[in-house]
Amino acid sequence: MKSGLIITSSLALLASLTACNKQPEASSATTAPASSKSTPKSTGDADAVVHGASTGTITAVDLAKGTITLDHKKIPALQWSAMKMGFSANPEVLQGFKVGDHVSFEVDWDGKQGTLTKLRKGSADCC
Ligand SMILES: [Cu+2]
Repeated sequence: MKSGLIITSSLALLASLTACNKQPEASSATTAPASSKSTPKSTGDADAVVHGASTGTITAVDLAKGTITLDHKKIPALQWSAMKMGFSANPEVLQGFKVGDHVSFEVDWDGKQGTLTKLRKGSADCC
């Protein structure tokens, strides 16, 4: 039953890529090159966490669940173009933030899920 395992992990990888590229359109942001293909950085199921930083606008935040949705700009370290996507975060990190805030943030991406490690109001290159 090894093939079952392989298929499962491939699907997981696919799902994570899809999640990240879900909404590549940008409402008002810069024209991002649609061709920038995000290649998976991790080599497997090791805990290869990639750290990235960028700026964006909060479009949803849920302190109780510890989730936040950002319309974020490019994240070069992760080879991501601008997009809108959800992250998880410690509720303490989200405290005091609301929809519409322009923020700069740092994120740890484990290949499946992005976790915000830092969130700050204001961003030099935004708005
Ligand atoms: Cu993203």
